[in-house]
Amino acid sequence: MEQTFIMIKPDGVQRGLIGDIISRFEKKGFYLKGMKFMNVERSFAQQHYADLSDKPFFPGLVEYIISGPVVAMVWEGKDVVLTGRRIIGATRPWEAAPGTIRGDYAVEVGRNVIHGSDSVENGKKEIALWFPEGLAEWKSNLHPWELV
Ligand code: YYY
Ligand code: MG
Repeated sequence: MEQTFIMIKPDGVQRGLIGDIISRFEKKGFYLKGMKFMNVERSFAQQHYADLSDKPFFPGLVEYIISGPVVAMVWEGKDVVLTGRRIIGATRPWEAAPGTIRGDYAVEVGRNVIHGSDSVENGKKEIALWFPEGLAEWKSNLHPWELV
């Protein structure tokens, strides 16, 4: 089953959006497979965003991610990578549709509340980076009612 890496960034934590964000993924019908509340080291944040290291906003992005604790999660389900990106909304909050997380809760691209993997392949890489210890093993008892 497809999995994606989702991270509530420090502004989402500070602003009390953890419950709302988890609720959106949970109510949609995705399954939580891993979650931890943690501070990340500068070098770890740089590794997570390594593909963006030549961008002018990279140093500020890294400072933002290490500025406070984040909630790192793995969510599982059908097409969860793409659907997760739709739940999150566009990178630039002014382009994010109302009803999406960024559309509802963000105005600045540099404070856009949440991260989600942008492909299945990158999801696998990010899950391996953030959860080297592995994930919880469980299968929802709702499966017979939720899946066709
Ligand atoms: O995947 P997503 O988070 O939607 O956007 P990316 O293009 O991967 O950029 C990662 C992160 O970088 C973005 O969420 C905010 C920040 N950022 C920025 O601060 N300024 C930009 N012009 C573009 C991205
Ligand atoms: Mg990205």
